[in-house]
Amino acid sequence: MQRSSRFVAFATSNEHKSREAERVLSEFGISLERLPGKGTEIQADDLSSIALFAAKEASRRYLKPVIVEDAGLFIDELNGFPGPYSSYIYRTLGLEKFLQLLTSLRSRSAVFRSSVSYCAPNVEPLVFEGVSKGSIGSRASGTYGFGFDPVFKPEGYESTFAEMTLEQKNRLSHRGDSLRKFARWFLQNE
Ligand code: ITT
Repeated sequence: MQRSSRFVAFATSNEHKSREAERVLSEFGISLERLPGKGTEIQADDLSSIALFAAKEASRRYLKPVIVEDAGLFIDELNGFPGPYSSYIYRTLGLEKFLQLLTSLRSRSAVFRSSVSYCAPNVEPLVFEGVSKGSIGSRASGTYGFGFDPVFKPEGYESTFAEMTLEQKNRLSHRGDSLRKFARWFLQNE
């Protein structure tokens, strides 16, 4: 693995995301500085547009290169719902009511998606997309992680993300996937 003393700033209000990112990027020798918030979250149907807009705004505000991430849970049989609205649905319903909504589904297949956007001042932002396929369990299980982690089982595993250590989740997660793509690009290009 390459080692260097490179830094990147991550603008996020979510402490869990920041901890996951810190661990993934440290494997590439990249240190993370956390900035308090992502800024304006535009309404859009795709995560990458949301992340690109926020990264551009954040790099202008903080006058330095930043990454921001937008992520969501997409249920196949519901045509991708809640997708970009995952945060709102989680805050409004909580996990129990969310699971009740899914009782009539024939298939519980779902994917987590993550779009990480990198932007330096006066440079057009880039985006790196990550995905984790899996399914929604019938009940919440586990105490690690955040958000929908207690109900999401990655493909090939009986455990939910909330039953896995941060390292295990990072190996399998949408965020680990997008951040590793970013890190490889960053080490070669910046
Ligand atoms: P920032 O925008 O400030 O980074 P946030 O938590 O609001 O933090 P998002 O806008 O990307 O992040 O919202 C994504 C929501 O999707 C998040 O609040 C969770 O409910 C859910 N989510 C995304 N990634 C997740 C993960 O790895 N584990 C569990 N839930 C996740």
